[in-house]
Amino acid sequence: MHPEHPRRTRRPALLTAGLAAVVVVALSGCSDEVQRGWLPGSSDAEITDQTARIVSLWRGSWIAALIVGLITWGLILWCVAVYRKRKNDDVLPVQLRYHVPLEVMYVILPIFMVGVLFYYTNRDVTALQDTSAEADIHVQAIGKQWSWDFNYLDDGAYETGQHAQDVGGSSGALADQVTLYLPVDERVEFTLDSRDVIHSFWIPSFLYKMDMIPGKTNTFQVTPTEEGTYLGKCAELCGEYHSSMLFNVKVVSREEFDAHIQELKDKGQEGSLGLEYSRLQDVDSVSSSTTQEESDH
Ligand SMILES: [Cu+2]
Repeated sequence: MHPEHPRRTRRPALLTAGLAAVVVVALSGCSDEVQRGWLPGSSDAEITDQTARIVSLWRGSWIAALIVGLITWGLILWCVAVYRKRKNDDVLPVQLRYHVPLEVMYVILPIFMVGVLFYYTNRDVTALQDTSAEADIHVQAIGKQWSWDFNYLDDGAYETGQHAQDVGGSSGALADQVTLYLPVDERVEFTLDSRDVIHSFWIPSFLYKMDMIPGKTNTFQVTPTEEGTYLGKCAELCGEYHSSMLFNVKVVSREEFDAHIQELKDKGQEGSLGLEYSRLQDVDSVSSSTTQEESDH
């Protein structure tokens, strides 16, 4: 069937492009908080040397998604409005099928969009995971059900966290949790290990996390640039007390950092903790196949 009368032509692309421009302009006039996509930190006091790059990737991804969304919603609304059934319409509107140029576009455009996202993500992740620089300090973080141990490898001191269930379980106070100290403006190389199951080392304010996998050591480097107290947590569901697997991070001056290391040594926490102390060693089925003694760690 064919339409009895020709349809008026519209320019939806112009409309959506205009809308997209309005969003971009509106965003540029927004507060720092909005411009950062509600991520923690502020643009004039970045928390690490990496946060500006991560914020930029996050913001760019959202703007790209919004533009694609506006064009898609615009086309949907345009079709609904222009091709609606009108009074006295007793025929079907023009039917479109086997339209090769359109179908080619359906394939090419998504590939192009994924390609753009891939390019920027790959560029930034490569930079974030670069560990070729010489780090100022080296910290080994060990995840365990359900707490953390930190070995300050250069200073020969360690901090050990109590299992979450022993400090009040799911209501355990954060103040009771272990605290990781880092000197400000010094490049730290983290070595991440796990004693039992997969955990994930996450300091939300640093906008970065990395998995801790049994039998595989992951590393990354970061330079904290803003003194302060931050929260850390496990970002990989790891069992009953996963939600209590928390820690504090204190980014302090070099003097305070050295004083803290001395404190640890005075408490007898010299050397470093190994991976051999596992909670799983207490489990009957496991302990029958090992000679490892039960441990507090
Ligand atoms: Cu965990």
